[in-house]
Amino acid sequence: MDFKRISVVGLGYIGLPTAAVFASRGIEVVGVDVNQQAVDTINRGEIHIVEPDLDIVVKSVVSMGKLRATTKPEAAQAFLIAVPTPFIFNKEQGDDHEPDLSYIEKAANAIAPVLEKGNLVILESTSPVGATEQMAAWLAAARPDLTFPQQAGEQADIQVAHCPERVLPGHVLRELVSNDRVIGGMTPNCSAKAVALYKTFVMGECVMTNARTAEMAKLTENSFRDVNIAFANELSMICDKLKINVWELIKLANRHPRVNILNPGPGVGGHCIAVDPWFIVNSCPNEAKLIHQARLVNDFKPHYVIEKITSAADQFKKPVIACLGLAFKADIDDLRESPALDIVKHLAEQGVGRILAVEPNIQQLPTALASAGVELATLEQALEQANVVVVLVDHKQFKSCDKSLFLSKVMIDTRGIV
Ligand code: SAJ
Repeated sequence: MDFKRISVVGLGYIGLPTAAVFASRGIEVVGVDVNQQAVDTINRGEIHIVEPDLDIVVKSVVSMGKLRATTKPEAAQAFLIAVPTPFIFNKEQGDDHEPDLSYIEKAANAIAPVLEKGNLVILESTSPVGATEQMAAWLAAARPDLTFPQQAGEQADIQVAHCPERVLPGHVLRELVSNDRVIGGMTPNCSAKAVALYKTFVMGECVMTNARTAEMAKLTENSFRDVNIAFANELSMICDKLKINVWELIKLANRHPRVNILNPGPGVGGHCIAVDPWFIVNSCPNEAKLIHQARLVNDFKPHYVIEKITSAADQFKKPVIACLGLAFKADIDDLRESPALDIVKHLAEQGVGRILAVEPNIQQLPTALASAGVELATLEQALEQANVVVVLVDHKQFKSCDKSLFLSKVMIDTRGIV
């Protein structure tokens, strides 16, 4: 199938790079987003998110007229939906986290009026099992004049598939092209059409399955990582108690040919790994015991770190705490869902001492930190003034600095760089 015009709905961290890469292959791409500011920024050839090299690609495809953004969906041969799928945390229901599919529902209702016979609709957002079928049901309810795979199987007017994104923030443009892609059609015909679409730029393999397995595959990948990080985080707390250097321990254990332990840290951040396992737990609470426990271990880790910092600060009359790193992981400027940020905010709000935050990837502190009294400092300024130094993110600037500068400090190194 020859795709001349496609539409990407949701121009965020996944949708915008995906739209740009399709456009760079000569396909006309209409990007749709509810955020007028984002739409205007993209139409100027600029970007509203941070991702290496994305600005260059967007500038080029917008100037060539291959990508344009709008708030109102238009007809296209294929629609890719890349909207957020957060969870609703209801404290009254214990620690249950219910997936919030309202953005998918809104996107489905927005594109439904412009759907035409022969169109392909792909859900890219990470979703709980069954979400693609639910999206198809919303589309069918809005367009009773068309047939969908759940009623008409291979004969349907509209093809529907789930093709989860699996790119690593910071490496999105490379991974979009090189990663293998899981293609989960509601029927084999839906899968085949979706493969034809992705093959316009994907160099990895496009592996076909059904929609439910594709949904679960994505959740499984991130849960696998979460469980493995939880193992490392749990080890770090055990080693702390047993007075063993966890970093040395992991290095030694990883010399075994079939052991590969990940790195402990101050907690798990980002918008994927700390979210997706909850979708499995929510759908199978009695079965997903290990996955659930891993979430609790990783969510507990920032509290453990806060406790360590507080008791270190207690040794000083006037504690000055240098917190190295605010981002959710190394060498990015993304502070969203960052355990480092939460820890710093909590320390400042509790009045544990003077807090100097060092984050080489930002120019300005987020308002929540600035108003809590946190000061943004350079590494040199912070090390000069602090008596307690906390490593929260393993940014390259911290890894490469002269470690003798830390010698006279009380150190809490959550990333093992020292
Ligand atoms: N982390 C550790 N220790 C480790 C590895 C990571 O504490 O050994 C922490 C990081 O510091 C960070 C969090 O985990 O706070 C998540 O970072 P990450 O690099 O593991 O993953 P993300 O969230 O940037 O991207 C993940 C990726 N999934 C997997 O590697 C299985 C990516 O491929 C997905 O596309 C992305 O989630 C997504 O969008 O779902």
